Order: sequence, then C-alpha cells, then structure tokens
Amino acid sequence: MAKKKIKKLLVANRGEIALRVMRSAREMGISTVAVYSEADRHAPFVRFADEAVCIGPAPSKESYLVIDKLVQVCMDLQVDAVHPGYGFLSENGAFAQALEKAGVIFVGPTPHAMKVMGDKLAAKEAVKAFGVPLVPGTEGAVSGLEEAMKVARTITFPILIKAAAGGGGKGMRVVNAEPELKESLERAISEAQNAFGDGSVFIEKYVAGPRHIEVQVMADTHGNVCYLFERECSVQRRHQKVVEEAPSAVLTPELRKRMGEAAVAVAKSVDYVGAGTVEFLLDEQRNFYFMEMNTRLQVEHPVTEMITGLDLVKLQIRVAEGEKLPFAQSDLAINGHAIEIRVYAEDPANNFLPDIGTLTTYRPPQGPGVRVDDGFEEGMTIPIHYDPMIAKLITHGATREEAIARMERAIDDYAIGGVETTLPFCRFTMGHEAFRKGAYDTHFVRDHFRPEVLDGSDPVEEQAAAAIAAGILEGRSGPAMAAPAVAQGPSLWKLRRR
Ligand code: MV4
Repeated sequence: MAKKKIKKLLVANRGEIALRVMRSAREMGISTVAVYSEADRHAPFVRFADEAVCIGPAPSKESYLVIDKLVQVCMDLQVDAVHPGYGFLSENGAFAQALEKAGVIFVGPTPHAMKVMGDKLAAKEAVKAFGVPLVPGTEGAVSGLEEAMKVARTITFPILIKAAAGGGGKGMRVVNAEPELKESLERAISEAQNAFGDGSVFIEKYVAGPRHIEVQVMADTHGNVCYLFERECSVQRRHQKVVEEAPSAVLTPELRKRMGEAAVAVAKSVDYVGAGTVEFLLDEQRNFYFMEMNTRLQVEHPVTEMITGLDLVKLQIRVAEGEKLPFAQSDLAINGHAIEIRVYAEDPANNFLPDIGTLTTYRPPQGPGVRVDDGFEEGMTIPIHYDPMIAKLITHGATREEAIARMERAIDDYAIGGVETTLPFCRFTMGHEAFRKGAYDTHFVRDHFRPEVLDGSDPVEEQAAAAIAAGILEGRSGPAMAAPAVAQGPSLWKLRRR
C-alpha cells in the first residue's frame, strides 16, 4: 500500500462531529474544508474550517447526501482525503467508490467491507468461517413459512425475525409462539420490502434481557488489527443510545479478551481497514453473540478515547495515509472509567418528543475529567432538518464511581435554556440504583423509567423519597438502598437537591 501524506481534508458532515474531526486534523497540520447546507451557514464547524463551501439547501438529500457535489468540491479545492463522520454517507460504498475513482482518499474501510457489513446476512456468513459466535437461527434468508416453522421449532420460541437490509433495530419483529408465525413473517417481509426495497428476512432465537456491548477495533493496511476494548450502550430508548460507558461494568478480563479477539476476527473476515465497531449481545449467562459491525467512527467513540488515551480520528487519518498502527495489542490498557451522555433537544417528560427551538441559554460544564463535544452556541436555533443532538457530555474518572459522580456534577452545571433536553433523564439514570450497580440491560428505560419521576409529581416517588430519607435519618447506610429499584435513583437525586 502506497503511503500518501494528507495535506487537505474535507469533512463530509456537520455539527459536533465535523468540529471534532477538524480539531484533530488541525493538530496534525492538515488543512480543513467544511461543506455546509444553507441551514448551517453560521455553525461553529463552518467557522472553524480553513475553507468552507455551501453545498445546497437544508434538506440532507439536497446537500450532505449529494455525492456528485462533494466530489466536485474535492476537485475544485484539491482535497486529498474525505472524512465522512457518522450518519450521512459514512457507510455508503458508492461514495467511497466515487472518491476512489476521483483519486481522493476515503478515510474509512473499503467499499467491499462496507457492502458485506451493510448486509446483515452477508455479515453473518462472512464471520461464521472465523469462529465468531452467532445467535442460533437460519443460515440465510428464509424462503417461506415451512422453513421458518422448522427453524423456529428447532431453536424454540420466542424468536426474532430480522430484515437482512435492516440494522440498528430497524425491521425487527418478535414472535412468541407458533400461531403468530405466519402473519408475523408475512408482515416482516412486506415491511422490509417497503422500508429497504429488499424483502429478505432471517430468523434468530430471541435473546431476552440482553446487554449491548460493542468492541472498538482499529486496523491498518498492513494486516494489523487491534481491539480498543468495549463500550456498553444498554441504556437506549427506541434503539437510540442515550448513555454509554467504557469499560462495561460486567466484563471480566477473560471475557473482555475473548470478545476483543472475536471482534478482531470479525474485522479480519472482511480485510477491515480503519476504525470499526463490532456489536455483540451479551445474554444473562454472559454468552456473547455477534450482531453487526458498524463501519464508521461512532458517536460514542470519546469514551474509548478517554480510557485508552488515544485519538481515534488521528489514528484513522494515519491509517488512511498508509501508516502502520503505532501500537500492538499488548501495548494497550484501560485507564479508569468513562461515561458519555447524549444531550438531545427532546422532552423526556413527553415521550422524548423532539423539542427544537432556540438555545436562549447555553453554558456547558467544565472542570476536571469533563469533555463536551458540541456544535452549537448560545443564541443558535437547532435546525429541524437533522438529528436533534445538541452535545455529548463525557466524563472520565479513576473509577466508575468517580466517573458517575463527575457526570452528576457536570449535568448539574450544564445550563441549557429554550429547549427541553434529555439532561434530566440522564441525571435520573446516574442516580438510579440499577445503573449504579451496573445491573442494567437494554430494557432499562422500559423497566425503570416513567416520565413522572422527572417532575416530582409521582406519589410513589414521594413516598419512596420519604422512606429513604427516614432510613438515612435513622443512620442506616447500604441496606436502605435495597428498596424497590424503580423508586431508588430519582428519589436519592431529589433528596440531594433539596
Ligand atoms: C436481538 C435482540 C434479541 N435477540 N437479537 C437491536 C439492534 C440490533 N443491532 C440488534 N438488536 C437486537 N437484536 C436477538 N436475537 C435484541 C435486540 C435489541 C437491542 C439490542 C441492542 C440494544 C438495544 C436493543 C433494544 C431492543 C432489542
């Protein structure tokens, strides 16, 4: 692989991730190009860039997703490489191919790797030969009801029907028993056809109460692949992550090594290059199963940076230049604990409804162990056209307890006015006994969160708060915390804030 220094980098993205990528580029002496839609004209990432080009109106389909326009800007400005960030064109093989054809480096994996991992069935097929554990289920797409029934009886109900072209929870359907199978299968196929233009579905045993654990991998063009440990992202609602942490509170060093090595095998199965994330489910018996691989830098990458001391964007750029990874697996170690929360302009008291508007007040927290990756400033309006994420708040500590305490302090110091945000929900989570103990799974929100816990109007909460207060006054310590889990976190929180 020929080495080529990148002198000018175009970031084909917006908001916090565009800014985050450009910061690393600048530190490396690489000049930066922003592309922006008319809605983002005054955004910080546009001002930060050395050069900036407007690529069209606000809707992504007319700006951030138009491959031809981006390639043209690369030509006009003599750009050496493009970083796609996450979302938009980051996992689009056609974009990578168009850049390659134009002689521009795509900071990411090959179109082949993106194509295989973008098809969930092709991905399972590819990793199987590498001994990576898979959830029991169909080998390929199910051809009809007869095959589906046969597989379902073998693996036993409940089962999950998934769309091959889906991913991230899209196009999934749980089937609890035989009589439901026919209708569920027909619906799943027609939904997949409508949503993805591909009606292929497959069946897996339904894993109850799983934890979402993903492993960061980094690969160079010389065949070296390392794992940068795991992130736990089990606090989600509607398949949208809200809280992420590294390392997971439940992995032993032995399990971490096995999952890390499985993730490396997944990467090797497609000759992966660059930063990637291998997603696993961990069941209640701590068996892990490969789910999918995300072929991009992820939103939650900062927690990995905090515990490894590495800059993933710099590594991506070095790898894209043809450099070898500057470390071996044995050089890597976990330092402390990091937590990230996503600050969305959404109202957690109102079913997380988007609450876009103007940031009349915006003052992010500061201080030891606090990092804020954001793309907004006070007075800016959050555009309706894109993801409503305002910022990511990341804390690091020597221990998980310290990272949590820092997060609580940082959330309390975060001043956002003009829109409702997910901050109160995240504060609730930090205070919740199940989270504090690390005893949570992907059903955390469903099992523990009700909007009433945020406004103090819930009588159950008030009672529980009173009971805990009484316990504290009586001088009881730990055991007082063993009351019903639902009531714990928010009550302690309210108590402390009085
Ligand atoms: C599953 C599952 C249970 N059993 N597969 C959702 C996102 C996609 N990447 C995989 N997902 C799931 N696959 C089997 N066989 C449960 C989920 C799942 C989930 C996974 C990770 C994080 C949150 C989740 C929420 C609901 C369901």
